[in-house]
Amino acid sequence: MDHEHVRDVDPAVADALEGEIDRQRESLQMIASENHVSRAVVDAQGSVLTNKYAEGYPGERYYGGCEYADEVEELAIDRATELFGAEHVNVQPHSGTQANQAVYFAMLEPGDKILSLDLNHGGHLSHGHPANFVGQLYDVEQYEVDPETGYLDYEGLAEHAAEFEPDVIVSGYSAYPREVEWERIQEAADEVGAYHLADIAHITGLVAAGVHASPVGVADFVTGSTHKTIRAGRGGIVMCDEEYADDIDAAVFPGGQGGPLMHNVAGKAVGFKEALEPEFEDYAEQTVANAKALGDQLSEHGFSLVSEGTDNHLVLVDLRESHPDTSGGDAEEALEDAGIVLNGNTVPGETRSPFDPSGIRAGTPGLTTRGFDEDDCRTVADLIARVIDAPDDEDVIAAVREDVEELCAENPLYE
Ligand code: DSN
Repeated sequence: MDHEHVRDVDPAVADALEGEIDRQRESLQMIASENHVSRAVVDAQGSVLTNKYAEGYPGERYYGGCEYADEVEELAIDRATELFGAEHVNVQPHSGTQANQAVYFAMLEPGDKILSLDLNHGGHLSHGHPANFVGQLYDVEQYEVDPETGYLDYEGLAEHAAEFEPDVIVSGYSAYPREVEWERIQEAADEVGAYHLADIAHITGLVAAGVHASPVGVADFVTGSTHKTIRAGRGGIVMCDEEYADDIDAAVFPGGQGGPLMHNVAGKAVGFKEALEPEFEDYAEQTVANAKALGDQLSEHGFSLVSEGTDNHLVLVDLRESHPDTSGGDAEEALEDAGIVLNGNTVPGETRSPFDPSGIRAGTPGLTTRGFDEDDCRTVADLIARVIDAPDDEDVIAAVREDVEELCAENPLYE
């Protein structure tokens, strides 16, 4: 992958782009929300569709010259419809957050009530955190996971909903390692006449492949991002029943966005086509098998996993018991020095802060894309343990870095 045209104009940016490719090739990308898209998706997202304004929807644009923009958007919609089985799909949101915003804008008035999972328990900023405009514009209360088990407390959620009477209940999470029982949340929403928004940003690919239960046809609205487990490049998506289609489309454009990023829509079309291939199901299954192997091996090393394991693509490690003097931030930094890139993460019952949390979150979507299997992931767990057991030992960090580079060489990326 070269950037000869960029280099001709701007060597500084070309250097940074090439540095980033090397960084991705030579270290392990384990941030659970990241992945490595195909060269085809890179090409589509780096295409001249970046030049095109296409406000509106296929066949109903506010600008001329939208013939190919229409073609690409229709392909993305058709493929998403086939993948998820939704009645209506909007592929224009610039991100998962903007997909969520579209649902709130379509269905709520300022001051209306949202019930969502606390950020420390695995929720997301756009679900109503006070630092996000959603938390400021709407009346938000939050539910939590069971402190003993780390699993969602569905009964507590239903009781909370009965008391609070929200207008919308948000499910779907950023740091929750277990399968979500969408129907139970739908029942709680039905009891109080609330809408149900299921944000599958992290697990979009697992749902598309049938490896995680789908909320499509259960929840009123399903949002997602397209660059995580589904590998379709940066962007977001909203799905809903036909009865909400016009409201959602109007909330995306002109409600919340102007011109769609048509180059990103092209990336979505290509990535969705790839996800319709039978190999994608193998990829999704392997991603989950790898996360389980990673989690089991970390447990063998004495780490405490929130909910004691995983059903999806990520594990959440609470360091407080096994490594009380090492914060998630300390672990993140030492691991990055060793070539293992993940993030410090808050955990249920957090006693530190989001800037220096008590846990780490590790995902397998990127490793699986580059060909890692369960044995490789157990080896990665061994390496993580070596570093976190001795985060200040430069010899250990250097030795682990060598092992990481060997693993990367065995599983090359963007050759
Ligand atoms: N920042 C993403 C994550 O890491 O989960 C979600 O938007």
